[in-house]
Amino acid sequence: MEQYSDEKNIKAPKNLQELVDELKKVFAEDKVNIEYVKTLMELYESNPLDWKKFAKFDQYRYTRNLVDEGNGKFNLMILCWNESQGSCIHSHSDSHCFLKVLNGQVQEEIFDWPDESSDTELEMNMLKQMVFEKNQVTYINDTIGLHRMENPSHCAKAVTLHLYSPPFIMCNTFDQKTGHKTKIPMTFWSKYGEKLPSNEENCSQTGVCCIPQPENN
Ligand code: CSS
Ligand code: FE2
Repeated sequence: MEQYSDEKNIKAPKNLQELVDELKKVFAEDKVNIEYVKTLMELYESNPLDWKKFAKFDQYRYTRNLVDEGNGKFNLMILCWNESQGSCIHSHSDSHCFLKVLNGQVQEEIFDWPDESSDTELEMNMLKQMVFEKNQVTYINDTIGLHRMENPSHCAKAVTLHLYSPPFIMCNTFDQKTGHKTKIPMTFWSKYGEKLPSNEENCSQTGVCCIPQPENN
């Protein structure tokens, strides 16, 4: 109980497997300390030898690659972002979302929830924009807001490690211009380093990438 509450007293995981093993212990408890998990993930120093087998890129969209199912308590996955690839604005289905940069940089834009009681279509309100570098960790949940992630670089790839607890398979995406929401399924590009068969050429089957809106004319 008390043993996973003091983030000033954490031993740095030596590799990704040690990080996974520690995360399993932390999430086995009833209550999870967000600062503890953040610090634990920060203390792991990214080593490509640990994660390269999960790092699979796609030409058209970012990929989601399952690393571990966390004894049913969390999903740990590696997301691969080619140059300029990004997500659209999305929610996290009442789960915790921890994100650590393993390589490159990512930009996060946080938005307010749109006013669902309003009939008017309003541009969504951006609260802040931040860039995270290798080994940094950021955290979000639905009470903090919505976000969009992207690789801001036009010439370098990015790789990120995500922990979602509890695991989820659906989320909402939001249109920045109108605040309209769409529920979409999320799947994996690979699991445990093995590519899954792809079904159709549909962005929403993989992650929350931007689907161009049809023109109204
Ligand atoms: N939530 C997005 C990535 S940005 S945190 C996803 O899981 O695809
Ligand atoms: Fe997200």
